[in-house]
Amino acid sequence: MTTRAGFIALIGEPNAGKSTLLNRMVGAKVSIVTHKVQTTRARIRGVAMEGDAQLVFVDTPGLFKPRRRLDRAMVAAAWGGAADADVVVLMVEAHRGITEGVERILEGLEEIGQGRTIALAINKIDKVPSEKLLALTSDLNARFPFAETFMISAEKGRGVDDLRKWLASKLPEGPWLYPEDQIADLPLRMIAAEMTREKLTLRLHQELPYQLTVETENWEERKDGSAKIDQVIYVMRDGHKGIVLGKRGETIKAVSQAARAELEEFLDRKIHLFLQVKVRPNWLEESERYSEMGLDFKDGNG
Ligand SMILES: Nc1nc2c(ncn2[C@@H]2O[C@H](COP(=O)(O)OP(=O)(O)OP(=O)(O)O)[C@@H](O)[C@H]2O)c(=O)[nH]1
Ligand SMILES: [Mg+2]
Repeated sequence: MTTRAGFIALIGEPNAGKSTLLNRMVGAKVSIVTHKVQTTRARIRGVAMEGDAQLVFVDTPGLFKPRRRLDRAMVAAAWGGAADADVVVLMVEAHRGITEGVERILEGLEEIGQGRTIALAINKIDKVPSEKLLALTSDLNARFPFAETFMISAEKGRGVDDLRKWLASKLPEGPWLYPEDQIADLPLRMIAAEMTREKLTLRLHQELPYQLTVETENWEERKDGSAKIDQVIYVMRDGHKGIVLGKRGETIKAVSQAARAELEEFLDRKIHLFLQVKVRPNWLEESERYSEMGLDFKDGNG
């Protein structure tokens, strides 16, 4: 049997649906998803099989104009993911079309495109009438020589099987990179921290989700088969701590319950989750925070 295996980077503007597509390809929620931009902060690998091919999808942070050190490290991680991949899939939102952000990404693709297969996936086709899709497809293909164009709905699953089959055929021949039953390549402690950050992002408003980070500090296996997980939420100001806790601790309690429920489902075991909020005004400038997130601190140098 000839096997194939390789890396497929999903890139695009924030909110394009990269993490949604990764999860659908893998068949499990490996990468967190919210309706807000800049949800994913680091590269997240998920593994899918298609016939004799093993597809290692690399979800990346959205590409945008970075302002802070964290933003720069995220954008560098995204381009790094694209540069290391066998195939790159650019995801563009059907209803937004060619934005300034998409134009900038196309320029970036010219630089890394040499000798690499780059496909276009127009996502969220459930949001627009099909006539519009043809115009967008030809506009985008006039601007960049995509190897193929797919029209998909990552959320509804439309067009995803065709995309996976095509991607499998583009991967180099070679042995599989992961055991057949592995779906993610991300430490469990990081997946657990991400789940909590997702619940925080969904509940907190304005800039607050962008000014906090979550780390798993301790993971204790218990004899009864359950696990006790301690996490720290780093925020930048006292006022933020109050908001994260909420009135009589209601917000943090709701976050903790939601994160625990999801973790229990993911791990299929009982979890005891303990969250603590710490004020750390300078966490955005601390290299340890970046390594915990899976980012390179130096990438953030201005
Ligand atoms: N209607 C519709 N919504 C979608 C589709 N795919 C994703 N979404 C929604 O778009 C939003 C963003 O999805 P994500 O998967 O988090 O997007 P992302 O590209 O990973 O975003 P960042 O991590 O911020 O870069 C979520 O609310 C998704 O539910 C789709 O095919 N149709
Ligand atoms: Mg994402």
